[in-house]
Amino acid sequence: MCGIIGIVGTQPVADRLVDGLRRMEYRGYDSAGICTLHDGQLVRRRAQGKLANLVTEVAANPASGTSGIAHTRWATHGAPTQNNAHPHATGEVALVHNGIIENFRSLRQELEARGRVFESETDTEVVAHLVSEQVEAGKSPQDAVKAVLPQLRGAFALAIAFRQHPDLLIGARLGSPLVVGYGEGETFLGSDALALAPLTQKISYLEEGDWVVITRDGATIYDADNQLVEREITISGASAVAIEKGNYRHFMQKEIFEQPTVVAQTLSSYVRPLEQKVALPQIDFDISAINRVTIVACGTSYYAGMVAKYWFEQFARVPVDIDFASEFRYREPVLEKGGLALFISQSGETADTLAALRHCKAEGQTIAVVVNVPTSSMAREADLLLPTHAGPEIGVASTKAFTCQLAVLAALAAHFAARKGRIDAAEEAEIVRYLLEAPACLNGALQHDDEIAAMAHLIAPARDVLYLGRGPDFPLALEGALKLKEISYIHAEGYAAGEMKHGPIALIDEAVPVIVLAPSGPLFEKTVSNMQEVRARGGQIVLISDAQGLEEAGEGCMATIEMPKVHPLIAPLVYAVPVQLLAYHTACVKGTDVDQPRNLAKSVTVE
Ligand code: HGA
Repeated sequence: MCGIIGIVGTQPVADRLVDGLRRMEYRGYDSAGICTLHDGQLVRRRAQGKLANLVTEVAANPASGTSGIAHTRWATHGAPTQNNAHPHATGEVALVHNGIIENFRSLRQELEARGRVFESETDTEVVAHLVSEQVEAGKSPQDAVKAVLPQLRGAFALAIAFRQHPDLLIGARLGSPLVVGYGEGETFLGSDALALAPLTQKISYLEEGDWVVITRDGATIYDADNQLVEREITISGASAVAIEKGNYRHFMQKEIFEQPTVVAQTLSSYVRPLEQKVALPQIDFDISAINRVTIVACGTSYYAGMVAKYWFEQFARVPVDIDFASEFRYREPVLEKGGLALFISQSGETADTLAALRHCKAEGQTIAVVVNVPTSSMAREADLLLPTHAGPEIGVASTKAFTCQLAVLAALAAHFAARKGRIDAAEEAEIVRYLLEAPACLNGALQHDDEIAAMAHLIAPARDVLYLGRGPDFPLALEGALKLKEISYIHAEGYAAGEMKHGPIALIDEAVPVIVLAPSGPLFEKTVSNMQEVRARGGQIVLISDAQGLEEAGEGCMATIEMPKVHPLIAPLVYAVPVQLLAYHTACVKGTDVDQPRNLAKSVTVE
């Protein structure tokens, strides 16, 4: 998703702006641009496509100046062309924007009626014109911004440069993240601390409605009521070292292989092996009084939440509702008093999920979040922060964040169960033992990489692929299908194995590979029956199971993948590996852009 960076500095900024954008490349984008302030001019360079195109443009037409703003754009309004790329500029101001100005149509009509001429199809450009109008009428940058912000509806993080004021930039945030960084005689704006890490570790997180004036001497921050406010300066732990792929071909591959380590790292915060207990961070509310859990998330995090629903209901006997964040607020959900609302997001900034969190907070729910960025908006607004320790995830298709989310959610479900008296000490110890086995089992699953790479050649020619699973492996079928769609662009569907016969079985023919996730265990026989129904109609099966499952049902399959024998509790973590690897290798066979697949963005900060 869009990345923003702004520098008021003492050295030429163009290269540093581009470097900052490079650190945000992993978010996914389709055009990029910079604007520096030099000699009373707004010097703008923009390019469609990858950052390399912007680098070429800047090399051919250098942009001097010691202050400037920069942006990677993931288009929401208007095609990803050079014209629609940010910064957007008028005579007096240039600005970059992350978010959506929802009332841009009416604002644009009014501006056009006043004679303003637009050069792009974006929602963003209205803000440039509105601020410019104020400046042209003689207002200071501060007064211009103060007059415009209340006119904007929707979500925004903005960085604004003023032609006649090369020594300052103004930033503002509502709904989209923005941080201020403090350097030596230089001050910065950025979408997150990671983007600013090579420039400074000293960071203030702007709060909702804040706007800020940055100069070389520091920052002056105002809240939504234009009152001067102080925002704490924290020392960010984000590493300045560029994250490298090492010996791996793609970040996604590296992240798949990191899973045993990062799941172990995550579990070390949630279980006490010697006492054989689950251990959560300090909780300031009575967990045993929680009578309902509402889980809200998007994409892969949503599937982690679906798995967690099985665990919460099975172990703690607490009823669980789960919803896509983008649907949740708009269906007028009934939230009973005493409920826990649980939000899952890798970035902790996902706009739909954050909006749902705020809705639940206003409705008096206790808020818990599972996030990979402990300084994110969701983390800061939660009553209970449950961080995953996956480390930065660069591949747009989430892998290690998913298995770490599952590890945290399993521990949380067990903790609930223990506090509610649904499991005794021996059962809790057993759950802890299974969880601690997960990293080794993930390692076992990764040993099948070569086999799966070979198998990908069978999947790559397919136009459609089906994934089947039952119980907690049903969300894994959905996740497998999502991974394949995201990075190989093959149409795929996940289905509850038993649901096939109620419709989708009509799709089966020899050209549709069907991937069946069926660890041996209580649900195995039923899943295998559904698999036989598919096979009887010519379906080509890839069965993913353990040695016992393959022995019983592997005959006649197009291919099989053997997983270690694991307890059903940790099966969703372990079975995530083969579906990730299958999607990864299929995408490699197809030659797609694995780490930055077309049209996708990471950290989706627009609704
Ligand atoms: N709406 C703006 C910015 C989009 C955005 O924030 N993407 O992450 C545009 O379409 O240019």
